[in-house]
Amino acid sequence: MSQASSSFLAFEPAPAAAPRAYRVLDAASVVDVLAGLPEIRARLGGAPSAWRVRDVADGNLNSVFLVDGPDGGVCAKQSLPYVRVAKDTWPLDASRARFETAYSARLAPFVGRLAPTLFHFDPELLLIVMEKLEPHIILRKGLIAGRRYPRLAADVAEYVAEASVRTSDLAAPFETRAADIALFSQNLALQRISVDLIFLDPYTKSARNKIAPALEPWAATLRRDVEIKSAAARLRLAYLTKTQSLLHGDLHSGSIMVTPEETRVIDGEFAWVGPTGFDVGNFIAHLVMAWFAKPFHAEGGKAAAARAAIEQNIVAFWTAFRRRFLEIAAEATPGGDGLPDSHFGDPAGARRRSEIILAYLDDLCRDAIGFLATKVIRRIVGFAQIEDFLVIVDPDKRARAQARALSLACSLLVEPDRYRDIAALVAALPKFDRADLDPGFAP
Ligand code: SR1
Ligand code: MG
Repeated sequence: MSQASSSFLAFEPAPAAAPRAYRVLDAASVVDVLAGLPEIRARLGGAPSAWRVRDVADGNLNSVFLVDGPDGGVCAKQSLPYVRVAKDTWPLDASRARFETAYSARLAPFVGRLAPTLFHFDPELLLIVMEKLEPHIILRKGLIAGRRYPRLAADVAEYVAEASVRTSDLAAPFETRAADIALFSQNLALQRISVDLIFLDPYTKSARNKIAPALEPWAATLRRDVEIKSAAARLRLAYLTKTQSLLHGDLHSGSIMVTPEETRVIDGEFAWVGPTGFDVGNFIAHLVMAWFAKPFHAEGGKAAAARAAIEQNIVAFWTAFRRRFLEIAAEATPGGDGLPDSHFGDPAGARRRSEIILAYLDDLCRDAIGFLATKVIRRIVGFAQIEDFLVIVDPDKRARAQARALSLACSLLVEPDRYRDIAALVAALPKFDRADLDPGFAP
């Protein structure tokens, strides 16, 4: 089934709550549901009783099952009416699967095989059935293991550049942009999570924060320092008001599956029309955190080599993203309603159009540095922490790695002019390796 032909792709407003036929599925009931879908049944083959089901939920929010039959496999992902990792205390509107489905459909024509193919969406069960990615693994796990992914930087750059230009006023008519904004601005439950967990909790006393005792001085600094808090507030405002393009909204190393030859971006449930630099900064933030954690995962030459590979990925991603952004914007004819070709008919006009696009790109890259910083901070003192640091068993070593990353993040927030290009950011990383547990380190 081609994604474009299926009816589940219609951009319809989401109901405020899960429909009444909704029920939480388990390994047995997910098989019953899949058995009732002729296309999925044919894809898996054999009798449903012989299908193998594995519960592989790994993220914070959803159920995920891998189902294998004699002829093939699928991945079934269901939105739960609560936060999976805080089931008894954190109810959550389950309609996010609608937005993930719509996001995938919107980007499929542009990103192709850089995302999994969706086979089916059940709007009542809020169940997405999609391509099972194998032998792909979650990028975060590969980075922790020190594996190399030669395609990663170029593939993620291609994905983000395509999404960033094609859904922006540089390429899309304003009617399409208005439809995107109308649809994805309803993704409210997950935006409440992003707005609070990324931009607010780390700078306040929140019961959701998880602060290691050794990092209490850092948490106090984040709550007190007016420059840091102002920078975070400006970024929060940009997130809420700068409707540049359709964002993935959660583009961290747990939302990317890889082999050395292939890259797939998954999990677009946080989709939102917002500042383009948000996804760019998020991806780099997770590479930066992997860099700071690395000496505590591997030793000596292995850590140094893995760090060098991460640095190369950061530079290659940034460079390829900028290049592809400009190429796609130049290719996008007749252009969106922001900078239509017709407005720039002669050669001088075409040059001026390129200059305006370059300025737009520079602005989004500045935003990306700020969002990068907020992403690092929220993963260290906030609710949703990351395995890169959590696998460091010794709490003192873990806190040291985290404090170094926090030192860089705060410098990015309050001294952004020191990081005008990616070379400056990468050159700064080793300087922050000298940071101590206490805030106040000046490289
Ligand atoms: C309630 S935990 C929410 C976090 O998990 C997701 O992966 C997102 O990163 C989100 O911020
Ligand atoms: Mg996710």
